[in-house]
Amino acid sequence: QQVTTVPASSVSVAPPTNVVEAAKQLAAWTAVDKHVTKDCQVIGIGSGSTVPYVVERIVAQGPEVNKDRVFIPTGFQSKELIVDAHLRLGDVDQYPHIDVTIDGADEVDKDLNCIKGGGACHLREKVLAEAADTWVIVADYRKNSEVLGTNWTQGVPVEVAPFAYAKVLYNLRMLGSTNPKLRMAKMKAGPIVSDNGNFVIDAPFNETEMSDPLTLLTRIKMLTGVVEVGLFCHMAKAVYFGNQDGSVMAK
Ligand code: ABF
Repeated sequence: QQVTTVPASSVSVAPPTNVVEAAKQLAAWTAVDKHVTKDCQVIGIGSGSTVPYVVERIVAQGPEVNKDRVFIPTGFQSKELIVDAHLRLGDVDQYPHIDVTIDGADEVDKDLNCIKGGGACHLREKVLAEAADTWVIVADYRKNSEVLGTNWTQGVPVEVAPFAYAKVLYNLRMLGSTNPKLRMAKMKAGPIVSDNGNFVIDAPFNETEMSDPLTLLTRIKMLTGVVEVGLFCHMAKAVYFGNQDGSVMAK
């Protein structure tokens, strides 16, 4: 379904510098215009490079609309975004019921299942997705696939308790993952550590397994030591992809 181009806003904190950035902004603005209505009071803010455009468009709704709202972040980056935009910061402890959460994704399939966790925030992202009445994804055209794993080839992100990582790596191999790897920090300084103090494994699976993400998610989640899996199945109410030609596709 093609959606018309969003009109330019007078508020733009960081104008997009290339086609991909422009596509992210279009997707984000369209999602905000459609789903962040005046009656939304508790709003979840996701992670990644598309989400700043979500915050930008929410800020453009004006201080009158935003003054009574509270914004719940999915991690350190989105917390900074909320604070920098002078929006009111809240926590899911205080607000376990969210009106709408908008987040990015690494890949989205034809049934709106997603791979998330490229930024190692997928535990909090899934909590805020589940807590929300409406969970919406914004992405550029590169994230749109028929089957997960087509464009995002580094594998399914799996957050694990640090002491169990070697056992989970072994379990993932037994489940059929081809060469699962502990995600390392830049310069291989050590494993990356999530906002929750855990490690992340990237576990690639073949096309047959990726074409039934709910079964794969269930199998991985059953492994003791796994905290959360970056497969989000049947959760998205809508997905908006910004296209290269300045249009937005809604899935
Ligand atoms: C988060 O940010 C993640 O779950 C996903 O890994 C990533 C998407 O980022 P971007 O918008 O930069 O592609 O939403």
